[in-house]
Amino acid sequence: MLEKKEKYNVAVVGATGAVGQEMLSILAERDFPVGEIKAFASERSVGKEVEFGRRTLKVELLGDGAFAGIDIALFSAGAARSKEFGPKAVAAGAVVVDNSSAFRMDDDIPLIVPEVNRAAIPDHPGIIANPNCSTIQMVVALKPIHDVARIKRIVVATYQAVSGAGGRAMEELLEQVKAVGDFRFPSPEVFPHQIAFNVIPHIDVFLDNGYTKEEMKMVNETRKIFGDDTIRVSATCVRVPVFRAHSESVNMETEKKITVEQARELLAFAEGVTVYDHPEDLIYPMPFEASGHDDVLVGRLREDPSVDNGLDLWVVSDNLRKGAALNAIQIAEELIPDGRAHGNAAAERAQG
Ligand code: L14
Repeated sequence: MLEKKEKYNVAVVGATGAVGQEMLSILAERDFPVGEIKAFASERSVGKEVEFGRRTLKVELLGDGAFAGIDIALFSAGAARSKEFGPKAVAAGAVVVDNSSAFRMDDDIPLIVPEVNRAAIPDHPGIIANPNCSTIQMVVALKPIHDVARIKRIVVATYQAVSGAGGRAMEELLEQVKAVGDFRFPSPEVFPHQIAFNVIPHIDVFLDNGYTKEEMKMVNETRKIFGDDTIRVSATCVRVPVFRAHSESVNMETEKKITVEQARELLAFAEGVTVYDHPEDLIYPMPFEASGHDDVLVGRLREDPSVDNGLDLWVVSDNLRKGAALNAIQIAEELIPDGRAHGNAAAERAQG
């Protein structure tokens, strides 16, 4: 916990990126007690302007002296930047909330989704890691079920939006959609194949075991966040031509039997979850509904009759908000006295 202050000096690293911009707007929307605020990026973005509430900030170069006087540094500039500058921010006295994969699996660094394991925050050594977007939304939805019935095995397939790969990836999808309409097929630059009107079963790099790194993040991070190395997870991560919000088909086997009605009841009261499950009225979670929303949407609840204690869910969440920027700011709110109550109240006002 940081000492109680009226306001905290905040740095956003990677401020011109898709997640960095979202961080700035969520800080403003949730009324985070911001004193001074600094927007950092690499050379090519220096001098650009970014919005913070009604203010415009000049982007500054991320350099060695950047963190003097900063209380909280939110990193969203990739693992290499986090490895280089994260420790420098800590040395300057800041607490770092890092959205990259750089420190997630380090034993001494807490990997936090507040709804699931906020109790692990106090042990941090100056850096707290924000999990992978696909992992975050899955564990928020599974936590209440795991608490009651203990999940033994998860099989998940993701349908991931292009914004996870950044602003350039969103432009590439839009360019390709327009080009295909003109019967042109420009060669892809961000993705390994054309993403418009296609799906690509490949996110991040392939590993020796045949899985991708993105898929293994879901395996390892889920175990760390639940604090249970015995949970078995198999993931298939797929890129789909959606701009914003990841969807997931989640199948699980639990130790204790849990009915669909019990699961629905648990999820209805779970922190950070909204149940969208009236298929007869065409109500189920979709990326359009989830975009811009804070909660993880859960629907298509059904019993899996192919095993003894099986349950299926469909989980959708805004990858730039809960999957990245919002979760990081919720962690920052946990670090300051009364931060959680303050942030939630402000968010409710903002979202109506
Ligand atoms: O945070 O969608 O580990 O390409 C890196 C790849 C987030 C998603 C992470 C993507 C991911 C991203």
